[in-house]
Amino acid sequence: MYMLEQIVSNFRHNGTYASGAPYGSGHINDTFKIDTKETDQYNYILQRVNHHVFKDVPGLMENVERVTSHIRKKIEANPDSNPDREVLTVIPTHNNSSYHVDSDGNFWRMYIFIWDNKSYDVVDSPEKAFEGGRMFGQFQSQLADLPGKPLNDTIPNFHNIAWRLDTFMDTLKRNPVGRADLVKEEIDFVLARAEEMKTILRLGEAGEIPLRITHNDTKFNNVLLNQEDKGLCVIDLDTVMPGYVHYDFGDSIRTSTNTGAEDDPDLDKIEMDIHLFEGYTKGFLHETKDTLNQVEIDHLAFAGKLFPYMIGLRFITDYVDGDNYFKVHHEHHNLQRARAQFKLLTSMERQFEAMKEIVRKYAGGRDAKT
Ligand code: ADP
Ligand code: GN1
Ligand code: MG
Repeated sequence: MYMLEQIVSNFRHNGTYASGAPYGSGHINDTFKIDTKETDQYNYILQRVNHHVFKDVPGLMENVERVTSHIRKKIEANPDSNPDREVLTVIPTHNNSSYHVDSDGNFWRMYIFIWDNKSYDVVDSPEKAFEGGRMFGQFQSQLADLPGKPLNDTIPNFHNIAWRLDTFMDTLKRNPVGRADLVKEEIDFVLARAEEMKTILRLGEAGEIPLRITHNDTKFNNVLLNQEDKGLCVIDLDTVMPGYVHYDFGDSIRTSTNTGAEDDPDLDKIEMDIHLFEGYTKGFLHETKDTLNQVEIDHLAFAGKLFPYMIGLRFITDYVDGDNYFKVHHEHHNLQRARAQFKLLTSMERQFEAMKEIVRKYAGGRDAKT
């Protein structure tokens, strides 16, 4: 439906366009893999950035350029590395811009396709979980000394749970497509935990945990692994902005430890696997434990619970709103997703003591109290 070859011709890439096809399983942007004819030239990822979700695409791309060039410099300092595979490479347009706007007002960008990668929606071993933790932990350390002004907020209030709760209540009141009656059980589930879930916000407001540069979309499939299942590259940088460490740890735990799919219709398949939790936590703390303060460490296990709650709440809000935000593949998809996330949360609630114990173990004897 898009004239891919024509769109690609606006970018200063190497090689000759051969074909383009939809790629990946993201919920927000439209992603295409572009193959070139020559075997010795790169292939590419072309993306239409969802400008209804990201209202300031130029600001977003400014972040992506700053973040990728900063990380690239660090990678280039290591002679054994391959920067074109270990960090996203933005391909500029002929006007030297990081994005192209088409005649319909769509925003397009292009990256080198990271070749020979493996990507997983569901994680099946503690070793893979460890690699995810190591990569997202490393990503946060690499950006700790990013010079210049703070990054742009690409989605205001993105992980502000109080704002998410208010939005849910407003959407229920508006009830635009008559679905509010279908989610009575979920409303009770959400309200019963609402105050507890504001913990991270309160700690931030009290100055007990610092704002850092966080990725904010640390789904496991946003880290690519190499053929040996070792961490290769962190991708999907649209939401990199100021945030709390808990946002990155929590969203990863949500996807790296779930024995079922994010939207599994069979709730019996969904549990938090404590061995996967251990693998991820070990990798993440290996990279970050020396920079995190005690309060941050103390609340990592809690962050694991926050994210199935947060994303479940966003799915159910979108369901009541009439499916305007996440791509859905069938009528009640967002409801199914929310139920799956809430099941995952109840599994974590049952295993919370064991989660805290593991954080304690890999934080080097520091105490996880909450
Ligand atoms: P979304 O925000 O929609 O999830 P992503 O940026 O994560 O978009 O891209 C969607 C998928 O495309 C990813 O899950 C990954 O499989 C693939 N992908 C994205 N960028 C690259 C890249 N530079 N090289 C290889 N694969 C990529
Ligand atoms: C979206 O773009 P993608 O599919 O990686 C969403 C995340 C959610 C996720 C749930 C910008 O991520 O916040 O956690 O779906 N991204 C945005 O799968 O809203
Ligand atoms: Mg993604």
